[in-house]
Amino acid sequence: MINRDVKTLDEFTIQQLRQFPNATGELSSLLRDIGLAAKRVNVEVNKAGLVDILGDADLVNVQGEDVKKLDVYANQQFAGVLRHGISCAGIGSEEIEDYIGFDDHVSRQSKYIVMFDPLDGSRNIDVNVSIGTIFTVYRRLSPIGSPVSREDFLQPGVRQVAAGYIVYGSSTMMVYATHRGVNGFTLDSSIGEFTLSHPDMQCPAFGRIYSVNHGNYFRYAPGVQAYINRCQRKEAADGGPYTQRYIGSMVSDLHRNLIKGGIFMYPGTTDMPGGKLRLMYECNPFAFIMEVAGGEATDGQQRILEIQPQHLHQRTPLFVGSRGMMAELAACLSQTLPS
Ligand code: AHM
Ligand code: MG
Repeated sequence: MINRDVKTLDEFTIQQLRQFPNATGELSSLLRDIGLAAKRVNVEVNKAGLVDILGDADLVNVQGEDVKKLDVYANQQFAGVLRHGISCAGIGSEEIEDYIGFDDHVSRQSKYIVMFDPLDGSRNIDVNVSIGTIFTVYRRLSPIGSPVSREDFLQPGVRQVAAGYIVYGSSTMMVYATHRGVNGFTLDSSIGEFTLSHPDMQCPAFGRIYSVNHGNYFRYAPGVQAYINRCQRKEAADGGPYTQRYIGSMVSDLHRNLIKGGIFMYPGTTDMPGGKLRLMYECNPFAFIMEVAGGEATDGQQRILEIQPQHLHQRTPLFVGSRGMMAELAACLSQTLPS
């Protein structure tokens, strides 16, 4: 028996579309393209160990093709589906220095641009730890019919139309947010489709998890240290102890914290005051997803989504998570501001 209550990603996006009589379906088709690239990357991620065993020393596979590093492969897949689809006028990628405009007749008529980190946490591939893809969608500012321009890509995060991620984990999931909500889809490998498994995801207002690279503790500002000390000494809102969890793969860390409640921090350090994570490809999409799910995201001073980007690969400190924990963090940061 087929369970007709289970919706595929396509069925879900089309159902959403039907509620808007004037919708063109471009966003649905964009999400379908992204889902397709994700399925292809998933196949390769699952073979990553085998490639290490079977790959030739000169890195040529049995078909005579070069064996590509997975992050290069993932970048090609996402760039490829968006270029060949009908809904994307241009892309920015963590793996590509500048933005790319798709200057063909169909793409020039598209109203969206997409930015993505094709394989985040890729240093974890060798050790079989979950990795992910992060993406964000903006409506272009340049006129439809013309080539895209730099200002299309340098929009603050509040202007995101949709954002999401794929986590290649014990199961593979795609989660995406629009202003209407956050929904999660698990890849059902028996039919090769993402199916709705986590409808209307909400981030609990409090959690017990704090995620930070403790190895950098002595390089953090006093306010951040004060908050970490607080997590170690005080009880969480439900009376239990805080617990520290840090995979080093932000998609997995944030996916867990979104579901269970928690806070994720990548603060500036004495050697990297601007932090490590990229505003456009990593911080804005997660800030959008978390805010739609009821959480918050700041750089320690201002809302991530309100930062006016100056360049594509800009970095920013990031604090993101459950609303109640973000308030506790803000109190620690303000109490220890240099006078
Ligand atoms: P990447 O874009 O080079 O993969 O780096 C991003 C990753 C995040 O997924 C993760 O949260 C962070 O880097 C971990 O960095 P660190 O090892 O400095 O804690
Ligand atoms: Mg990254």
